[in-house]
Amino acid sequence: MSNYKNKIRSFGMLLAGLAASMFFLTSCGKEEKPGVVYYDVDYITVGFSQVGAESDWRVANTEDIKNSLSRYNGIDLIFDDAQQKQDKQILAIRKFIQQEVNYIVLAPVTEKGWDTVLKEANEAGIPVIVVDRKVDVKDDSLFKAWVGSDFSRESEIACLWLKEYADKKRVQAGDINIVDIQGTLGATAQIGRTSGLESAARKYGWNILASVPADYAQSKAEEVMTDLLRKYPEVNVVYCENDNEALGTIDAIEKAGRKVGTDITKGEILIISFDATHAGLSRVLEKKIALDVECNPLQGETIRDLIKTVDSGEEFPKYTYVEEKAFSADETVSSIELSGDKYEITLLTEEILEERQY
Ligand code: GYE
Repeated sequence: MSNYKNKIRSFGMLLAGLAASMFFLTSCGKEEKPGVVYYDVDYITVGFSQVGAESDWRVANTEDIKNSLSRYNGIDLIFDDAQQKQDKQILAIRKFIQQEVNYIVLAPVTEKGWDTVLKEANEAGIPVIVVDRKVDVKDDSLFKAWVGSDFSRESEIACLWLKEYADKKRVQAGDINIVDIQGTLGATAQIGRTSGLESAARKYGWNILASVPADYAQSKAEEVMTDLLRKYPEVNVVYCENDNEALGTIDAIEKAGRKVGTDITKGEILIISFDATHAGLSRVLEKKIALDVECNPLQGETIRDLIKTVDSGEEFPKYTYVEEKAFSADETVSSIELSGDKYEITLLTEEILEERQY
């Protein structure tokens, strides 16, 4: 494939940073000025196929990856937004192959359907790094590495919290009536979060009244929840598979004249959510979301380090999981037991919210 293997790359922050910040890039085609020293910096070219811009989480993720995979860091990024469509992602990858990029970063919309195009990238000798959701391919060597969150663990945290919460409030398991507003069907985040809830409901005896997808989108979730409230007035817990869905759900509940809150014994509807974005956590402070389990979108630095490691031929992990917390609206549950260890639930304060990066 491309001649990049023969080139000597400068990954040094100093040279790349100096060159980028002082506009000395001959590769930019800028007019050369007399008396100025020009460096010909060889960037690593990365094609990034992003799912879309469906949620606050996604926007934060895009921004962080763009900041980390920058010219300042020796990387020339080609960004493509697939608007939640796998077809568009496949086209983008084929274009990256034609452009002879050095690396492909793929945030796949769903898990299935990647074998053919990843094989094409592989045959072209372009390493693929998968981020956020996973790919379900027959041959795992079709991608170099994956970086993202443990969605089943996130769900386990949420469900263990609900179990403790219900016990402390003396609510019987059989009186817990849940609706699940799911994410995009077939996405790893949806699979992990839905199946975690299903197994907890089986284990503890909760009722799941309905599970309906809303594509992680606020307006869709509002529509779905409006409908579900009519069908299932007995609902007292809504498990939203991301923050934007929680925002839409809150609107639907309030417009229907019902109350969101943490006390289901008084007829309030309790909301559990995932992501812990600024918008989501603001609702936790208002006690409109009872628990928000973090899903950390700040993956850019890890991806950049991974590219550097792969590039230098050193050993690298196949799977990297990012660190995550859980934030509650009140003090009822301060910790849970997760896989034999104590896991702290953080009581959200204004100070914590102010310090958050996204
Ligand atoms: O929770 C949601 C986004 O795949 C982790 O996708 C991601 C999910 C995230 O749209 O907000």
